[in-house]
Amino acid sequence: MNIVVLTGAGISAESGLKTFRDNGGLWEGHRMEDVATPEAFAANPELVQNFYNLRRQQLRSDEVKCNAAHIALAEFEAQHKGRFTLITQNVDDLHQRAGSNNLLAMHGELRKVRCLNCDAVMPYDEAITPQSQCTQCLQLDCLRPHIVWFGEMPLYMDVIERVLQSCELFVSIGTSSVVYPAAGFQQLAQHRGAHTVELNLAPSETASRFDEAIYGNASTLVPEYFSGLLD
Ligand code: BV8
Repeated sequence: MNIVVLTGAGISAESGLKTFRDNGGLWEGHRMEDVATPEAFAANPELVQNFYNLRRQQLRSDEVKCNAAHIALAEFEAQHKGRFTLITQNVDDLHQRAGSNNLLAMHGELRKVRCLNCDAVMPYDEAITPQSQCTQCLQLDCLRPHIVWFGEMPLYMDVIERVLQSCELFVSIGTSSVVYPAAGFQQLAQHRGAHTVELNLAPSETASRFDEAIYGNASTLVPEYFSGLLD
């Protein structure tokens, strides 16, 4: 069976990473439009760089580890005989650390940067400062977070549209289903005949569209749900 899974910030909540909308809409004390748009970056590059430097540093602290939900998805992928695609809206690297392989990080990755001069994308774990240098073109002060901001095109959209055409089971985990195009993937899959399931702490914005829904903590729901699916 061809399975597509979409995850959001809720799958990393029990790993100690803040979600976006559970803190009264503020994100580390910022409004999203002040730190996650190209306009914000152009207007106040230092504020935006520091916002991502803080989150990149937080990701490297010992307290932040993948949880049972990330691990259950990686283990299921390794044992599943059909096709398995994991699409994540998250920019943390917890799915990667858990061992997920066929992973599409559609909103970018905190531990990578992009060069504004030569477009290279490279792993990067430090703080971006005006002294930071691109390792490809050696230019200084030309790096931005490899993050898809609001108003920018998400990554891997061609691959995502293709796998949604032929998916038979679509499982949405830990997302409020507010941000598009990700929030529209369930409908694309459903129109092609997929059975669609929402695993979340609370009903999402598009909960009524799903064929099935189970509510609770991802670290409990995900291992239970996927162990019941094993071929
Ligand atoms: C684009 C990177 C077009 C930043 C992010 C009006 C209507 C419709 C759409 C739009 C509109 N106006 C503008 C748009 C488009 C816009 C959009 O959707 N805006 C929304 C706010 C209305 N979308 C875009 O701009 C996208 N691009 O459309 O481009 C285009 C076309 C042509 C050419 C160029 C461009 C780009 C969107 C990407 C933005 N970047 N992230 C960063 O991370 O720093 S989005 C950001 O929100 C994160 O990636 C996050 O993942 C994502 C979604 O949030 P969630 O993951 O769902 O997190 P949230 O806190 O909301 O919810 C957590 C859920 O978990 C909750 O439901 C909670 O109950 C649950 N939960 C909590 N704890 C647990 C749990 N579940 C289980 N267990 C738990 N323990």
